Amino acid sequence: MSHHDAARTALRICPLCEATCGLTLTIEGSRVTGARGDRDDVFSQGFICPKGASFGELDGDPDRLRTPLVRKDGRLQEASWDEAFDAVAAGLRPLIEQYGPNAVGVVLGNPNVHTMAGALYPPVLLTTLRTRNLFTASTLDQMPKHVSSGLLFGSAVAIPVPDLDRTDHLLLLGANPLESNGSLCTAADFPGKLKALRRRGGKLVVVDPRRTRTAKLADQHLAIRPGTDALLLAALTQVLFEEKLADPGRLDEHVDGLDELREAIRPFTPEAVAEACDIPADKIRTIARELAAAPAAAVYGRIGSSTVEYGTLANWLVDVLNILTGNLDRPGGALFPLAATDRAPRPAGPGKGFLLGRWHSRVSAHPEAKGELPMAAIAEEIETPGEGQIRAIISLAANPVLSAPDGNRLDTALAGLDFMVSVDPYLNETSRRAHVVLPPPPPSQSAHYDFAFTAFSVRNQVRYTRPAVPLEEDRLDESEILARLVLAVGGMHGAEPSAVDAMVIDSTLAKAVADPLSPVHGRDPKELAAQLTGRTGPERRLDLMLRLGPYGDGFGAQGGAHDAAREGAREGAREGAQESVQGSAHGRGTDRGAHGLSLERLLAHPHGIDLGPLESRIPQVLKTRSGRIELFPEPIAADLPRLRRALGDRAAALVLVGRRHLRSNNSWMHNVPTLNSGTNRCTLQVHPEDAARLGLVDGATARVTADGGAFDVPVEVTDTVRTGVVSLPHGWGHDRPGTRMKVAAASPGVNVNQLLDGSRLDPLSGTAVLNGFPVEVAPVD
Ligand SMILES: Nc1nc2c(c(=O)[nH]1)N[C@H]1C(S)=C(S)[C@@H](COP(=O)(O)OP(=O)(O)OC[C@H]3O[C@@H](n4cnc5c(=O)[nH]c(N)nc54)[C@H](O)[C@@H]3O)O[C@H]1N2
Ligand SMILES: Nc1nc2c(c(=O)[nH]1)N[C@H]1C(S)=C(S)[C@@H](COP(=O)(O)OP(=O)(O)OC[C@H]3O[C@@H](n4cnc5c(=O)[nH]c(N)nc54)[C@H](O)[C@@H]3O)O[C@H]1N2
Ligand code: SF4
Ligand SMILES: [Mo]
Repeated sequence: MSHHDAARTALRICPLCEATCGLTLTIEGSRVTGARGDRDDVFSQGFICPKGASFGELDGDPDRLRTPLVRKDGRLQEASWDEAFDAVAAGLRPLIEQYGPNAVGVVLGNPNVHTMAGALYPPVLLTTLRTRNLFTASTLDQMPKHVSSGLLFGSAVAIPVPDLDRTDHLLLLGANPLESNGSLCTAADFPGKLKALRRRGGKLVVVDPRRTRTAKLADQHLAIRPGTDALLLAALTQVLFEEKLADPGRLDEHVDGLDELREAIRPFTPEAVAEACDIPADKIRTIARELAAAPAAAVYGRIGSSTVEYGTLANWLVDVLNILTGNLDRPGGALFPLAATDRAPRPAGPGKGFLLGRWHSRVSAHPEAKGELPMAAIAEEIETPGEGQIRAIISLAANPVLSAPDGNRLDTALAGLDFMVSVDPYLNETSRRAHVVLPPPPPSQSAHYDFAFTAFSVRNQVRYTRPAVPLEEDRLDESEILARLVLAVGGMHGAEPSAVDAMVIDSTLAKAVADPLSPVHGRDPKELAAQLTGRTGPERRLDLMLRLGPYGDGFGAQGGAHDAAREGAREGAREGAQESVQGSAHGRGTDRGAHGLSLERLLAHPHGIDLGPLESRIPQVLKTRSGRIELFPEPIAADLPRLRRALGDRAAALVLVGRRHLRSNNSWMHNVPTLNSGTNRCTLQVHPEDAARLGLVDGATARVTADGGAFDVPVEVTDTVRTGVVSLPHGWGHDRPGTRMKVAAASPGVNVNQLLDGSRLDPLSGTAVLNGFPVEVAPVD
């Protein structure tokens, strides 16, 4: 550092996991030299983890790309932004014109849910392009939850979250929040909340084939056989019916299909599933009884119950149990958050419902789910000639060569594309195949708003941080990068990127003023657009969403249709906000101003605004065609016989499960020395009994073989994995040539997903089976 700039601080919401902690960054010049938890943050109240503490190193990683790269003479070379977008337009437009939009595949990775740009522009890109070849990290993750919510509640994004602060009993399956900090349950200091639950006399039951740090914290740990959660959950459901403990309570009048479910679930007795799950029948009965007896309880499942053979069934049963125990939609149970940028609630009534399989993938005829095709099927869609073949890929914040099954095959397929563009800060295993790489600035130079995670948050809250460091001169904000990409795809290359935001604002306002239930019904859209504040297009769009949203100022609307529409939907929002002022020492940002939200108002509360605890939203949240909860929907009924057949399956001798480490995040944080060290290692964990049986010793090398391939990896003998199970983390395998991640390449690890050939999927959701697949392990000498 050459300057003698005085250090200053700035607030920045952490984008590195779903906990969304508020950070206070120390900044010297344009460099972030420190990060600590913001004690005044209304949501995280000072919590921070080692990843957040490394914000500065991650932000300032010298391997981050500074300028666009364009492939010339076969080599990626530095280029200007104009050259790069010329190359994008020249690469994509002719393909779209000649072969149609399906010739372009869009791949969206996980960090899109952690950036403003990733929330605001991919939807516009997809409407502009209209390709059916959309692949996202959801089919390596939570698509089973979307499908089950779609079928049960009529909306794929209506996802109940456990009410961590108020529950008396948490049954947690296949999640390890002490390492992951939580997922589809946004809660800063998840570990602290679990401890608080136990301190107030509540009970925590953890179901995981590994004795994780979360399991160690629990009252009870069940080391289930991987892949069998759906059987366990079915048996718990069966016990509730058999022992007449099933009682939806207040929800009774909103539930359809109870009798059909009772009939269908009959064969799944605890005795019938005990052997497959490796959990004694009497234990299963006790768990069901305790769940039913708790004053308030929540069942919550994540990755280990999602990326498995019966993922959708397991995710459906999680909410079936919440419903049957009367815990769905009540305090202390599992509730639907109401985010500030959600659409303002409408009166209850029938909706459009949720359909699966409206189209199918070309090669393997996989049904679409939520408009997406399985990530595991990209390679075959690129390789297989014929009409609809993918000839170009737009990859936004995605690294499927490591995160999806059979990266070697995908890697080769990508190399054969006519054109590929990656928006990514790194030249890594996937972006190295691109013809153009467009690097976003580091997070310190980006504004932040959590569009996704405010909708999965254990408290309703809203926070926004502007860039902590001014955008460097040779950089483009990621919003501008994506807006220019939209223009290039839409044949408007060269137009002003702000045109994209203006277009979205105009069409949103046009719809709003025509909508009798909108607070701005009948008003002049131009006058409203002129009222929007914000320095940038994304800020103006955020302002628009906040003002039209459930807590918004409605552009000054007084009473009228807007208030009528939210009546009944959120009785008590005011009380909620008030209660949080009284009930919390950290209610600083809170006032009754839950109403009247706008960007301006949010900016006046730099540590955020608490909008109160979660509240009941049924029936208003239901969007099924019946307007009711469809407890036993047809696609689920059709998949249940598959689960029934599993009762007779003989368990594989050895199956593999994943794991996460606190100082890691999927595939892209291995390039920071302090994060890629110590216990964060890519080892094969093996139980001592299995090690002895297989002839493996700690520190030696084992060969792992499965459907998709084989590799050698160091062995770690530990009794934290159960017998019959080995564990490897994902996101490793940084040993391909042509990447630019020096630290990661120096300790590359192996790519666990190379063990998969992409054929194992949860059929309803198209989600890859990444946990609980059979492997063979042998010593290497
Ligand atoms: N075996 C196994 N495989 C798994 C999983 C597992 O548990 N086991 N987990 C799955 C899950 S849950 C997920 S979500 C997927 C994730 O899969 P992906 O989304 O494909 O992978 P990530 O490693 O999260 O990161 C994707 C890319 O985003 C880039 N990136 C980081 N920050 C930004 C940014 O601000 N802007 C842009 N444009 N790019 C950025 C990174 O450099 C990286 O190249 O992996 C899945 N794969
Ligand atoms: N530190 C860190 N934090 C992260 C990430 C990261 O990579 N590192 N990734 C982020 C992302 S993208 C996501 S989606 C979330 C995921 O958040 P979590 O779901 O909490 O993530 P995991 O730690 O993978 O926990 C899954 C657990 O399921 C267990 N498991 C495996 N198979 C089965 C099974 O068949 N049944 C049961 N009951 N359990 C099983 C595994 O042993 C593991 O402990 O984490 C996010 N946060
Ligand atoms: S828990 Fe997640 S959001 Fe909080 S500091 Fe750590 S990485 Fe950031
Ligand atoms: Mo994920």
